[in-house]
Order: sequence, then structure tokens, then C-alpha cells
Amino acid sequence: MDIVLATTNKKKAAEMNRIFAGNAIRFLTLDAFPGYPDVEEDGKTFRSNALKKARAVACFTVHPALADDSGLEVPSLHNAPGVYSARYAGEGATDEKNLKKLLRDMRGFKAGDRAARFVCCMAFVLPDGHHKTFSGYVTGRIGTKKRGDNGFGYDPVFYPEGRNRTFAEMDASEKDSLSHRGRALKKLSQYLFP
Ligand code: ITT
Repeated sequence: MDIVLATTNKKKAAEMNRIFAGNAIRFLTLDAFPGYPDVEEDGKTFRSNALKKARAVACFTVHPALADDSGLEVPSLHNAPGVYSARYAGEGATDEKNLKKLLRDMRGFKAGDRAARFVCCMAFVLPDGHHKTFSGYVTGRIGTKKRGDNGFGYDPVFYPEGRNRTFAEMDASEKDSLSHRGRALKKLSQYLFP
């Protein structure tokens, strides 16, 4: 089965390919469909943004589409950056800038106020409009400085629960086995290949 990945984030796409490797699925990227229009992520929830992205791609490409909307929630920041994770430091901000802003906003926070979780909502949409969504979560805490070079986004400051290494200090398979994206994709896999 061909599924078009509705993401422009190459590192996310690489994770999705990796986690699904070995299944009877070929992931296509949007590069194969020139002229695909930009979709504004203006939803208030990860689910509504994921559905919006996947619906737009299924409609444009006439192929099944898979979109991921994901981000980091910090309860002591009223769940920010949340759906704004990719643009926490402003429209078009780099991972580096978003991460710096997070550390700045949490400066002085005690250990008990550094809890966080990553959330991922995967939306799978068929060209006829049928859809299904799958959510995955990983809880942990935010460190006080960056550690590690792997991964992307907020990985260098996120310590999954029970570990004393950040996602950016783990190899790909260890992150995939714990991550919000890995957990959501596992549910999709169980749905597609029961
Ligand atoms: P697409 O919308 O094209 O898929 P994007 O990067 O804009 O790409 P999102 O809108 O879903 O994706 O934003 C997700 C942001 O949340 C991402 O830019 C990271 O900052 C953060 N994030 C999500 N998953 C992450 C992960 O596994 N590790 C670290 N940061 C992550």
C-alpha cells in the first residue's frame, strides 16, 4: 500500500519510515507531488491539525495520507508550547530558538515544576474521506540545559520518565521504543495489520 506522508519535517518523516520499516507499506513524500499547497495549522488541538493536514494531502494526491501533529506540553507553563511547539519563538523559528525560549521560560523552575509530556496525534485519511486518528504520549521532565546531538526539536532537553538521558542522547531505536510518535504509530500498525 502506498501512503503519502503529509509532513514537511524531514526528521519526523525519517522517524515514521524507520518505525514502519518492514511493513507492506511504501511511504511517499510530498516531494513526489509538486504544487501541493501550504496548509495553515490553525487548529486548537493536535487532532484537528493532524486531520486537516492529512485531509488536504489525501484530497490533493488521491492517495491514502498520514499526518502527524505533535508537540510538547509543560503543565507549569499552562501546557505551552502545545500546538505552537514548532513556532514557540515565533513564526518560522528554528528548533534552536524554540528550545532556548523554553529553557528561558523555565529558568528557576524547581524539579517538581519541570514535568512535561510529548503528544502525537496521527491522522490516517483515505481519498474518499474515511479517517481514523491515533494518539501517543510520553511523559518526562525538562532539563536545565541541552544534552545530546541526536533527534530534533526539544529532544536535547527532554528526559523520558525513569531515564537519566535525554531523547537526544539515545539512539534511534531507543527513542522510537519510548516516544509519543512510536506509540501512535504502533496503534496505526495494529489497525492496518490486525
Ligand atoms: P509538519 O507540520 O510539516 O509535519 P512541523 O515540524 O511543523 O512539520 P508540527 O507542526 O507537528 O510539525 O510541530 C511539531 C513540533 O513539536 C516540532 O517542530 C518540534 O519542535 C516538536 N516535536 C514534535 N515531536 C518531537 C520529537 O519527537 N522530538 C522533539 N521535538 C518534537
